Amino acid sequence: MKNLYLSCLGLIAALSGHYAVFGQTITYADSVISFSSEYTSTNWSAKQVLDTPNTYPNYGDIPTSWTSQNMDGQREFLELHFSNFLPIDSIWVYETYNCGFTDTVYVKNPGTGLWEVVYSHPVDTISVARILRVGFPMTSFVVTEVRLAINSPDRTGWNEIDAVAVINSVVSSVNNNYNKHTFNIFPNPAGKQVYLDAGDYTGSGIVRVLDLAGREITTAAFNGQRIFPLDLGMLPEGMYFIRVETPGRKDLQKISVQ
Ligand SMILES: [Ca+2]
Repeated sequence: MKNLYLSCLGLIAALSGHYAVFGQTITYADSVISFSSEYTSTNWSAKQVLDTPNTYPNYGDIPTSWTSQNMDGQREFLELHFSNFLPIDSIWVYETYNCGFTDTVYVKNPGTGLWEVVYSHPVDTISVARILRVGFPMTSFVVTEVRLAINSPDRTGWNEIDAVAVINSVVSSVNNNYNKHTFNIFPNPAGKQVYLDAGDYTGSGIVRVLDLAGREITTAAFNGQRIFPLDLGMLPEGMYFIRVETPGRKDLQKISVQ
């Protein structure tokens, strides 16, 4: 009966399109895994795509962006790492010179180890700096690796990239550091019954159980108890977020229900 109840809830959520919207999390690339070529190891190097944009919205042949060793000599690629803890539904590519060259975007599925295509598009000729915003259904896994395939031969001239970001447009990054919780859930991995230790949360508040796409599945209220039970018997196995909110304070952590 509990499973049926959950199925109905999920169906209602899907039909109504109602999502628990908390904002978005934007994570810029923090290291280069691999690349086809770079102009030098400093100016226009692959490392120039890391961190927040520092060329965009400027357009031109600017050394704080990546470009390839040869102008139009071969197809190029960049593989980038993100310290990201969420599934994603968007990738932003900041193109800053002779734009429109990113023709395929992949995410690494950590379960299979394979690159999965999330965007494929013929070359465009765009002569202003642009953010290529690639949107797709929320991944079923956390994305930490992205591959950009660049059609340099078909987009004449130096093709330059300033920055790349992965985005979860549903869950806000109140606390992306899962080692520093101010509340605790045990056991984790969780069975059907878990306990929430409210830690240094005081007073009354609400606990929200969300799926990885940020959809609210159930809520529970608490009133100052330090430790209280949370019934997860209705949840299929998988990863979930537990969010604790009191006036002026909120925190998120991930649990595995088995
Ligand atoms: Ca080119």
